Amino acid sequence: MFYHLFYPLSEWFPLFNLFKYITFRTFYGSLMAFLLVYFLMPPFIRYMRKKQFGQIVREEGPAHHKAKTGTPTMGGVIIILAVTLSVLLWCNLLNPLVWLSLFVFLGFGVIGFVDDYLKIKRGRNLGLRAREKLLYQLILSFIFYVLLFKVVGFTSTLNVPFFKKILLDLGIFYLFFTIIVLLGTSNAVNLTDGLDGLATVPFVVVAGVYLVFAYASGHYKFAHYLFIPHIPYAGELAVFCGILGGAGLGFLWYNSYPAEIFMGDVGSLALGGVMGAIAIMVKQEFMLLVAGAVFVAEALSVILQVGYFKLTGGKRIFKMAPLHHHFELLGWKENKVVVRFWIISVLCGIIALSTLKIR
Ligand code: 57M
Repeated sequence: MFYHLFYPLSEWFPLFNLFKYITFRTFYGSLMAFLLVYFLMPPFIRYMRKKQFGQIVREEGPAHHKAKTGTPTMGGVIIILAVTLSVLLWCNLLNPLVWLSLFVFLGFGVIGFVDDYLKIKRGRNLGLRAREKLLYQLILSFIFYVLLFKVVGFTSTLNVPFFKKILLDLGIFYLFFTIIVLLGTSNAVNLTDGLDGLATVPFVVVAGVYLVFAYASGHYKFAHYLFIPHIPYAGELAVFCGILGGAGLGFLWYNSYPAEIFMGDVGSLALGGVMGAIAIMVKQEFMLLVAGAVFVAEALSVILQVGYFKLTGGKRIFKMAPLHHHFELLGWKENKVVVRFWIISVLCGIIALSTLKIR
């Protein structure tokens, strides 16, 4: 909105020329998203406490998790509000990738909202059935694929990191690849969000990494210099990523240990889904495995644990999945697990960015 309102006036007010720059709008969009979450979260927490919309803690969990019963949840609603408003104000609204990102962000958020709402209304951990959630995520991923590849006209080539000359053309198989990326990222963030602040910082790290990837991909000279695919509209996704990161930091203010609020599935699915969509739109899907290594490890630990559990009739690889619970049962305090996972995610973010120079 601001871009369309103020930039045309730069002829009379030269200062408004700033609204042309992606960097300027990224900084201030991020700051606005942070401030919106910072100021809107306390009244939301009070409202959720008044309505007694608190978290129902699963039985299987480590004993000390029972103390978290009743912690307000669905903080993701405020994250979604803050991001959506900041995107509408600070992004170039003629950019199709911005609308596609918002579509995935809100679509996955609605699935999570319904799941959280049902759990609260039923007073037990009985939200949407797993296969229902997966079906709705599949439908959204298919629509995203059709819009991106058939409407916006994306190519089905896959960019392989480190090998600048290799571009795999997946053809129709890119549809399945898109579904795997979107379902994988949204559910990985969902599984990771199991300790205070645990999912928040790795998400902010990934948002920061993709801010750089989006900016570089959208800039012809940078893309050419770094041997990465030049994607004309991608630069605007840097603003979107900055806003996501700002909102994530605003949420961390209240979600850090001891958490005053959980993000809920409404937050984890929305954040994970949009992260996967942006990775596809800037053609840096594989980098998710590096920048989002914490999410990958958490999801893998569940897949291995459940698979081994079924194969061996009840044996476990980890003391408990996801991975963060395994370390808790090893005797690490919650905040120790969280901060160490944060450190690893920051290191993985640095490694992901370093690959821009290794080609
Ligand atoms: C998503 N949700 C948290 C909160 C958050 C197949 C199986 C691995 C699935 C998995 C599962 O159901 N995961 C659901 C994780 C839950 O957090 C809520 O959910 C939202 C995110 N989706 O926003 O609203 C609990 O996590 C804790 N929490 C915090 N601080 C936060 O900032 O402390 C969350 C956010 C909250 C709170 O206690 O209640 C969750 O963990 O359910 N199941 C599991 O993860 C369970 N693992 C398990 O069953 N392992 C078995 C299987 C794999 C064979 C095994 O290893 O033997 C664990 N779930 C819980 N505790 N609650 C067991 C330990």
